[in-house]
Amino acid sequence: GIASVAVAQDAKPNYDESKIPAYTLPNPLAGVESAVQWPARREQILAQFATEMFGKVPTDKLNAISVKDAGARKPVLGGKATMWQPVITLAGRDLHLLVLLPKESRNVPAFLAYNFHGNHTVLDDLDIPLTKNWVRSKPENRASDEDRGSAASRWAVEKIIDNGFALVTLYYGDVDPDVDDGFENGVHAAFPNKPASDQWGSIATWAWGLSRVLDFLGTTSEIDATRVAVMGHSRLGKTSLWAGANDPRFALAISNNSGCGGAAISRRRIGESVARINTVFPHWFCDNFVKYNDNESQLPFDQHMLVALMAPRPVYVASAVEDTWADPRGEFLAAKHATPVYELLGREGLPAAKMPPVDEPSQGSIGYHVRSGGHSVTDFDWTQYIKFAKQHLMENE
Ligand code: GTR
Repeated sequence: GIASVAVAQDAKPNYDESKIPAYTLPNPLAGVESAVQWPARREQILAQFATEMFGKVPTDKLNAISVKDAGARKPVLGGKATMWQPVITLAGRDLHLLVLLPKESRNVPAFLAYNFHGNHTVLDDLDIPLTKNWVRSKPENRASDEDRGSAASRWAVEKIIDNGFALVTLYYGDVDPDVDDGFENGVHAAFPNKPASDQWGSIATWAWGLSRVLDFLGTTSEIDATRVAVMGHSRLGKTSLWAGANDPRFALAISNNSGCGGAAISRRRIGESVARINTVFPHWFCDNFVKYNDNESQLPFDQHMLVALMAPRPVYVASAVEDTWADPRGEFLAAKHATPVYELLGREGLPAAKMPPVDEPSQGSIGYHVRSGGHSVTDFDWTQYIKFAKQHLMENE
């Protein structure tokens, strides 16, 4: 209720490991003795995350996508890549895709990731239109020309292309603006009722949008939709994990610094907490999630089970050592405690039993690293994701 929310806002976040309350993690393999029992247990866990945390998609009637603009193509990066900008329509919204393809691509694997401020921030190119949608931390919430290429350091475009992958990105605000607007804007406008307490918040909405983009990618000859790695940073890392959990067509999922509500164990209550995230971002999760404010022990799951929902598909969790708000150790523990599920299914899981040293990745079917520096996406991160994706999505080529 209101009172606990007020407390949460005032309370100072804990950053002290010694003050973490004693907790017991729910067992992802409860009642499971062999691999054949995992799919039923998985459905149960998935349903719990859907009803108690992210919220269910209210109907699949509005899943249909149509191609509004087939999109112009032109060579970029000195001719080694093709830039392609198709526009698809979903639930009355135009989704502007920015696709960067290795030259003469046929059935290439791809990274699919939302961007935070518009496609024009990923690559400095005047042919990329500015988004007309609500953009956060901008005057009047409008995109402007001065931001062209401003996020380029977070997108290792050239490295992705040189390694034979395509990059597909779109602005997350095309699907749903990241503002607590009572679910009136974005694709929500096409749905007659406000979400019920077990129905989607914005993260589930963004995740649903990624699946619809995957539908579209399946219609292209350039991209192999069976080899798409869904990637996201921070709130969009929470989104990529939920997208991968819900949609088994995603071949791989990557969570970059996703923190609370993503890969970090909620019961640790260190850095960002459930109460804090539900207070500051009331539109991200479904209303049922508020029940767990300062009450994490009652959660039927914890975030290691979100990671485990990817099994046996490869999943990567990455932290940054200075990003204590996202709880690097809690992110590592989620990867580690997802491992028994992978092992049951005959996969390696995470090789590292202990948190690996800074900048020393550990990669099995689960990958993990904690890199030096703070909350961001860097070339170091992309270098690991490309290596991991090559191993899992290209080794049999
Ligand atoms: C923070 C939020 C985090 C994370 C981050 C981001 O303000 O507390 O959960 O999502 O934003 O998305 O950059």
